[in-house]
Amino acid sequence: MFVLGTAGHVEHGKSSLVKALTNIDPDRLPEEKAREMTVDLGFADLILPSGNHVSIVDVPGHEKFIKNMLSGVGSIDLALLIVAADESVMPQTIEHLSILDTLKIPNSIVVITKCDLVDEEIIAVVKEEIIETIQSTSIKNSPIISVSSVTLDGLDALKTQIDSMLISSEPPINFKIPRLPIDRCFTISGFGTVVTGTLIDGPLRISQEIEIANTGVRGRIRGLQSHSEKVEITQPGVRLAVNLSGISKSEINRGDILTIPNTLQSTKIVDVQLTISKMSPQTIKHNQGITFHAFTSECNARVRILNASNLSQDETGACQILLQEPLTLVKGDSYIIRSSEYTLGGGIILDPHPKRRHKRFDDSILNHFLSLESGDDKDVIIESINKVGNISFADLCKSTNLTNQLCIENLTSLIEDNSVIQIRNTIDSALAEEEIRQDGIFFSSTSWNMIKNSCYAILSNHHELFPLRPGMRSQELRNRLELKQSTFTGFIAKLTGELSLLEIQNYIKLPDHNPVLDSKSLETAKSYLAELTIGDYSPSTEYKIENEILEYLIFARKIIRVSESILYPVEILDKMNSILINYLTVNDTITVAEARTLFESSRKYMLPYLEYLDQQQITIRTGDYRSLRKN
Ligand SMILES: Nc1nc2c(ncn2[C@@H]2O[C@H](COP(=O)(O)OP(=O)(O)OP(=O)(O)O)[C@@H](O)[C@H]2O)c(=O)[nH]1
Ligand SMILES: [Mg+2]
Repeated sequence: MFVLGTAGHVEHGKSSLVKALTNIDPDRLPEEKAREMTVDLGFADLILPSGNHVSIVDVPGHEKFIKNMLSGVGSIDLALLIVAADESVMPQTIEHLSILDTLKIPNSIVVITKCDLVDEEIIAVVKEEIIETIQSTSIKNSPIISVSSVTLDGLDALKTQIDSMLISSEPPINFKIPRLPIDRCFTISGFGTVVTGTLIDGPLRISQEIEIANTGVRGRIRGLQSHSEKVEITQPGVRLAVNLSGISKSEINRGDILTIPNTLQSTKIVDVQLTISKMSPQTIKHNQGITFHAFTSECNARVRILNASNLSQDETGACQILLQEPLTLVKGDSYIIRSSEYTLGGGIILDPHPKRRHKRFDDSILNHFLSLESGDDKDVIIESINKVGNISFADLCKSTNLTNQLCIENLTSLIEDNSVIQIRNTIDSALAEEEIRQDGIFFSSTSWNMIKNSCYAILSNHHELFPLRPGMRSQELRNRLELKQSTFTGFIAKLTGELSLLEIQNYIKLPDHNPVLDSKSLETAKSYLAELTIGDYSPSTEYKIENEILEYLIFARKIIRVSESILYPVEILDKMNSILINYLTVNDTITVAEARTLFESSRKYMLPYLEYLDQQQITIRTGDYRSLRKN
């Protein structure tokens, strides 16, 4: 699943192109329709020739709405930089290009629109200008495609190009903490609060508890929709509408991040690598005030340059950014900085939680920045785990390219500070520490929390749906969590070991789940038991009760299921067993006909009863005769 974003100068035909491609008008606000100009983000869905879906985010071109533009391009996979054939490259083309360049958007296509208005010669000139403009940027190798949204010329070629670029793109990693930078929040009557955004990093699922980072407000996911379809779980990289319970619209703003509780911390100071754009009209000075933009959020901030007194165009520096408001950021996030008029540059977050304000021009600090940029062995281990969620020791050595010894040393220290969680592949306790590591399956703290939270959400949903069941069958839980058997066994062993989960007879449950019959169900259960008891050795098979109550009684061993339709109260079955054992001690064998006489019952009951005894290993069958099993 990928997201495509438009970019380009005002009125160059971005929204018209989206409409021509998808039949959806992304300009949804009355103000936009009246002014024929995009003011805020617009959204549409496109089905490509391959059948793949992409979501489209359409941004405004007018410089007045640049903040809205910035909140739309933060998490796109492919940019369409739009240039109108009758105007060619204009100031907002340059500014948007500078933003795409700084954010290092992985794929882009330059689209020349309005080709119906000019002749071939002009298109060739516009193409030349575009090539010259993009040549020093990260999108210099982008294909350039000419189209008209009026005659529809070139649209098929554009779709094919989008398709081929996205098919060869890497799907996003999905074992980090899910983050949904919110770009819209509204209420739908009958449903309540809905937020939309592009999901990054990890999956979200229905009934999961969520938190709005920064404010700590919590709620639960009631529904998820992607491409106008309901889904139970979504992978990252998709446009998503999330229906929330327990949170009102007034508690959420654009720029907030929806995530899972107790995972992300907000920050007001970040260590960054900052590059001033080649297209920036200004250099920046130490301590300069700027606005800081990351995903859908923005705030005023100040830049401390640690290795220089100022940074000019195309220069990169080690900086600290002091944010005026707390934002939730993660290592590796991209950001943009702007003056009140221009985009100045941006870069990558190296450390979202530095301990303090750093001294300037200090060699040890600058070396620390260099190691943050390149990443040490521990970072490499965490990255490798996060790519797959959990990993065996052998696979970890392979994917990190580290020796066994280095892997063991780093893992031991990562486990000590809870950055890595190990579960055991086997339950052999007589191992040395080194052997224990080699026997391990490793999670990062984030992938561990993810899977643990998914497990809790699945169970709590199951308990809510089936309050009388003892829990979820362990194999069903394993399938839902999509874990290998050995990983699942270790995972459950660890959680049951710390009493976060309980396992009873192949059922897994949360510790506070205790099935009890309410007074009405209790009445039903009592009359049912009474009815079965009246039948003595031939209990009624006609009298039926709700399956959930029946299963509850069976699990509670009030009733024993002898076959699909024959059920005995436990006291009666115990009595029958002792009569039968006595009989067999005296007579050695019994047939179905003899059992019929013994219990004054019919074949309908006695055949399943004797089969049940074989199955319970009380009797053994030889032809028509059954005898007691030895021992
Ligand atoms: N002839 C012709 N006109 C076009 C074409 N594409 C767009 N237009 C016209 O150009 C004008 C601007 O188009 P929009 O699609 O609103 O441009 P935009 O880039 O979305 O504008 P903003 O969102 O405000 O930046 C409208 O009047 C469109 O009808 C085209 O391919 N050919
Ligand atoms: Mg528009």
